[in-house]
Amino acid sequence: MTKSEALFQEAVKIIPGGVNSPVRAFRSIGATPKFIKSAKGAYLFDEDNNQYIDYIGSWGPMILGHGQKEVLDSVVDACKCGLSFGAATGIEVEMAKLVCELLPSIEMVRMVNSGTEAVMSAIRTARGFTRRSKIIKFTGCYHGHSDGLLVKAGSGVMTEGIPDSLGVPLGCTQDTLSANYNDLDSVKEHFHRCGEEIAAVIVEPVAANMGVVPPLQGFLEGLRDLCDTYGALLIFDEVITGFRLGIDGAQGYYGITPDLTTFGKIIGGGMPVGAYGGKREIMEIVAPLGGVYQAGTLSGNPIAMTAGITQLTILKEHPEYYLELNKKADKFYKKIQDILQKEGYPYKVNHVGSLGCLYFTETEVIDYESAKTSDTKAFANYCNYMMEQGIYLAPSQFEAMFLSLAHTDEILEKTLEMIEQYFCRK
Ligand code: KE4
Repeated sequence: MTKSEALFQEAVKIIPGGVNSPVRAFRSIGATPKFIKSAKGAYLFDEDNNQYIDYIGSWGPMILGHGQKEVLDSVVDACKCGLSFGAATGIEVEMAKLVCELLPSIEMVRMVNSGTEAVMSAIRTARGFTRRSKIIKFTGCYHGHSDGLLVKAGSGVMTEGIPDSLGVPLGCTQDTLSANYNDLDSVKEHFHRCGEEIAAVIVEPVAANMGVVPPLQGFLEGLRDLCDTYGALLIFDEVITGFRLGIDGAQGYYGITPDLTTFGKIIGGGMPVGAYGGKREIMEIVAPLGGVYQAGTLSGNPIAMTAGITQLTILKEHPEYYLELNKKADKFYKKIQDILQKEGYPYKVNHVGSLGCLYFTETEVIDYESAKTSDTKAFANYCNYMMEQGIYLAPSQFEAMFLSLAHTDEILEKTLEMIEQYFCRK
């Protein structure tokens, strides 16, 4: 028995599913999860000292690679001053200034501890500011696990949100309307029917929780126009895309200005950080200034702020890093598509910048329905094979691959060799 298997056997007895977040359980690929002991650069090392090229990067935060020296050193130094004070600190002001400087749409920002908390708070703020209750989300987009957003996928464009989790009362989701990603008509239907009740539209500007689905030309612009027409707020959930597609995220990449933006992952440099922010007139409704209550013991934690600020500062000071990352990612994902074509597989590769997904379907993937045509068993076989070859992919067809600056050409070449080896083995 491997150490990972032994640890998993223990873990399942005392942690639900043996993990602290469901996707880590490897259930959708029918495998035992690897228990990771350490990481460095583009590599993970599990408890059995197996080395893996990591394409998860902690689900996005590790854009500089694991154990980046300046980030680590800054955290170690910050720890010597104390871990948490529950009081205002200068470093929180520094983080807020940095976010406002990097994102023109953000005049005011509040730090929280996760993407879920950021989204939950942004939605409450939008509802408080507009005095409206309904929100529109898109089937296949994930915005964390707050009650109001756990809505049954595809629960019908015209029906009220149906809870997609036990423990979520209908009352929590009845104001959540589902629309189809990349389908403006499905959004217009809601606005035509109850536009004056809609507080906000929340969207992943690149949908990265049903694989990777880029916005079609005009989709984001159409959302912006509909929100302006009906007085609803446009919320960009940039927990994944924020500081990944570029220093100004998807809003910079696509040139669309949201009213509120949520962040997570990269903003924390690997530590638990989320944030939400936007126009001053909207954010001034947040307590203690306004009537929207939101709080957090560890919000703006000085160690987490240190890690986040160090990582963001490196990215801000090196715009060439994004050019380098996105250029090598474009090449990498195109080469995967070339391998599939050469070996006669009709599968699809979607990618935007360093985010990508290999879909085991011959259907162009533009939304949840088309994503779901993927052969998840075929994906599981591929994923398990790659794991055996030392390539650690997200253990689900409906997650993204995350490249980092630590993924050298040599590392990417090795990965492509393994992918080719998989698809040309008969
Ligand atoms: P967290 O609460 O997990 O920090 O963030 C929730 C969230 C919000 N918005 C978007 C667009 C997200 O992708 C996420 C979380 N992403 C998943 C990966 N698909 C986290 C992985 C996990 O749940 O373990």
